[in-house]
Amino acid sequence: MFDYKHSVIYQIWPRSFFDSSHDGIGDIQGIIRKLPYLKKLGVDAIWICPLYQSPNDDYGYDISDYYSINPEYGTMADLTELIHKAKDAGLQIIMDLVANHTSTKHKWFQEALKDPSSPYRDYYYFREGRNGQPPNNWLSFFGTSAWTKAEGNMYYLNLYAETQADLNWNNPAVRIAIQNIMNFYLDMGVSGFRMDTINTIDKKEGLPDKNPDKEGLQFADDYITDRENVRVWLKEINEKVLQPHDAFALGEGIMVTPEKVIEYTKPSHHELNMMFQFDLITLGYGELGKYDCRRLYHYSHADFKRITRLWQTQMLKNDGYIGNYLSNHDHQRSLNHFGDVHLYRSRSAKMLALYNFALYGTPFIYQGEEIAMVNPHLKESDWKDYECLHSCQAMTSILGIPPFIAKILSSLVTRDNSRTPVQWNASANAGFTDAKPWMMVNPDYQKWNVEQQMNDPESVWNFYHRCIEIRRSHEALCTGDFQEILADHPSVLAFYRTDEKEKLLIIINLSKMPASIHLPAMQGSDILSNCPSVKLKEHMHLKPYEAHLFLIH
Ligand code: TEU
Repeated sequence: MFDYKHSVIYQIWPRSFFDSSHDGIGDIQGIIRKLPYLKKLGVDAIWICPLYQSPNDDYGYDISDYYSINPEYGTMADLTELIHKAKDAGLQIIMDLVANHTSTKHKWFQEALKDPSSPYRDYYYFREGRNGQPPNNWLSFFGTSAWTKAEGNMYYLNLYAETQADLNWNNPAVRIAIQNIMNFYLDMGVSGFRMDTINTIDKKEGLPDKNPDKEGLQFADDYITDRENVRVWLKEINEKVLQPHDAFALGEGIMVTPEKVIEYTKPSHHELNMMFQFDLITLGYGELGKYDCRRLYHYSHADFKRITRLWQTQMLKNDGYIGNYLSNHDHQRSLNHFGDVHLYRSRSAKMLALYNFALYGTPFIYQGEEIAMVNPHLKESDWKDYECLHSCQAMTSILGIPPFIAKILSSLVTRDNSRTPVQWNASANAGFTDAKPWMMVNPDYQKWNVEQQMNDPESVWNFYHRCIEIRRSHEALCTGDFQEILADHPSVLAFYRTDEKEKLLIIINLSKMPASIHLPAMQGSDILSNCPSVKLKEHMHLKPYEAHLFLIH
């Protein structure tokens, strides 16, 4: 297995990465063309979001054939070439495995639909409705009923979109089918998988109503997440598929707690190697998720610090392991969420990079983050994302938000924000394509693009490059202990990362306001900073978003 604890992983959302085939859509050959770029940046592995055949209702997360590649992205031969060329360049490929559900266009589902006595019927959750209503009151993650009518009074379960039917993992044939798919790609040479929504594969037996006393649809949280068979089935995959290939598994789990992540990732449990946590990226959301705007997306720096502290200390103390990230394809750009896109775009982008690279856990970079890409100003006519289109309605029907306000709020948090094409240079369409791009390019590309930033020694790109080098040359950042200081400071996060060889001090002003701090007396040299030429002192005045990594002598 590759050394994931000493690696940096770059996430590619292929549709918007780089178009080589002149159709306005990113593709596999486009990724191949950019391997030297990724190598130059210094990353070790690439996680590629789904490339498989898909009707694209959820842009690849609705798979209609696991054994073929979406022709918009290329062919199986292209994928083989990518795997080999990446290997030659020393880059690992991590595929996305979406196995909680398939597209309703998948032949398993089509067979199940055609013929109730087909063996494929039991690949899914088909249930009779109750008095003209769905079989239970569960709410999908996209804000509508988790059941869709198949025919007559028969419904199927879909925790996500109605075209993403949940697979019934209780059926051993389903588990074997998934294991076969994994074997197929591992045999082709991929290093492992990011396993989509993996903690929802087991549902509460009998699929009972959630909160039957409350009216309306209910979010079925503990009925659908982290049920006991998840671990049983992961152990099965680990033993039968992952171990024989010495392969890597990263789990995406919805609403996971540190306790759960520890269970899934503790090496002695033989389940997953790493998980993502959502606490940080969902800061400011209400309890029903991203489209629950009742907190107006407000969060405090104290919350940011509390979450960092909790996950760092719990993972280190209990042998759990996480990947750290601040953006992905499901959320708005990290700079809009946690930084400042106007006055301090570069400085706050560097602050976030320093934060992400200073933590225990493998750092992830989401495409474009290394050049400080920000949310575009999307008009409703620019929206592409299913989640946005549907959750907007849910905001109105469940939360009672007037439609025009729901639309404004949706624009702030829609996944479309992070799905605009990567800005490669200042030429037309940001050099992403020479055709009409499938999605709008952020008009700020003239100033903010890869080419310009690679040539500027003070750029965000060069700061990321440096972060990767620093992480590589300071073992304490990868495996050292985490000890927080200034825990009560309202906006400054400060902590040591220590191992037997060295002690590093990280100081980060999370705020757009200046801040003052008092530190214990010590000597140190600044090895990474977004405000250089600052000395470590007992009394320090930090500028907005100022961040340092000091090596303590
Ligand atoms: O996402 C799972 C998911 O629901 C996340 O969107 C998470 O709950 C959310 O970010 C918290 O606000 C995965 C994929 O990443 C996503 O693109 C798919 O739409 C989804 O699964 C269904 O496959």
